Amino acid sequence: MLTFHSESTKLRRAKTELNEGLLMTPFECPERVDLVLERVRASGLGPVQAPTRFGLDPVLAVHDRDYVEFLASCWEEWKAAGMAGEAIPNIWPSRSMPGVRIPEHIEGRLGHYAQTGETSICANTFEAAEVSKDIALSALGHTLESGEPSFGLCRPPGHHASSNQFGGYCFFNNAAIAAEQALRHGHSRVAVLDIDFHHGNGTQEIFYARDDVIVVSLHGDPLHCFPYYLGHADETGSGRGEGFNVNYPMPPGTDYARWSAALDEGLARIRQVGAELLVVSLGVDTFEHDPISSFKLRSDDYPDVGRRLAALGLPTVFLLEGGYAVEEIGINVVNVLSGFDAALARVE
Ligand code: FKS
Ligand code: ZN
Repeated sequence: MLTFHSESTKLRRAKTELNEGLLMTPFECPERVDLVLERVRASGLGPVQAPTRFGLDPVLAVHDRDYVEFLASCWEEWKAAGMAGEAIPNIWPSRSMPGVRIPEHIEGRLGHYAQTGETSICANTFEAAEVSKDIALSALGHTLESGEPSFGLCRPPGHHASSNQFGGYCFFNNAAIAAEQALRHGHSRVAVLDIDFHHGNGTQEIFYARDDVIVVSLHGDPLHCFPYYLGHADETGSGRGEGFNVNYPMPPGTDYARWSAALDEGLARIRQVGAELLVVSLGVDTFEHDPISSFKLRSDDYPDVGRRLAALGLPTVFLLEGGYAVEEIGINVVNVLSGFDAALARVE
């Protein structure tokens, strides 16, 4: 399998993440990329290739222009306003203020475009987000041309980013951008399967009213887990999108037996609706030792995840989302990918 990677994803090196009441060094750090890459190389998964540039048009196909413009200028504006640290949102319009205007001051605009408060914007955040979506689009391009699977070593991740808000370490929704691009290249139905521990609320929002992209997500129950407010089983899509959003919330402590049963149901639904291409939001924070999550998948379970995905028989693009238990992140990601490849090889 071909991997798409760029050193430029590491241009974003935020110093702060607000977690548990403390400003910590972010879990979503550039070293994650090195760990995955090392393992891709050591395992002989296949060649590693640089992404090509796609510009902002595919981004504007899923994100609002004013949101993209905000991301492009936020850090410069923040510095120009004389702020001492990174751009950390700390004020939002609340439910008691319906229909408010977007302020001009960067502090107010930052809150307007933020879902959450843990993720700071710092130097090169926009640049890294651009490279990340170029990696996703390059991986998609390769799969569209060749029918072969590909892996986009995306960073920052994307699945929490909605049409007009960042949060949960995400700025551009790489999976949504890739899915939309696949439709524009002639596919009539695409599936996004999100197996990150956290609910892909951004991807859900972007495609909620549509039936050309089915979004299936397995995740920690939002009653107990970030991002908390979306991801319930009764969120099934709206209008013509009814039935094309499928959530499998599962309790903290979920093990592979329960998780893989949900995966099989999700895959059956993807098969049933006749999706022509599969985009996998691949997070490995379902791992038993992940520092911020609470599922109990083991390193040995991940090859079987790959095998089950391969059984769908669809052209498949894997895009990295979360996964934080440093050493094992590379092992677990590559276990999924090589399990997928091994299953394909047996079919051929
Ligand atoms: C835990 C608080 C959770 C934020 C978690 C963000 C998760 C991000 C992710 C992504 F794939 F986007 F990177 N804090 N006490 O893993 O879903
Ligand atoms: Zn996650």
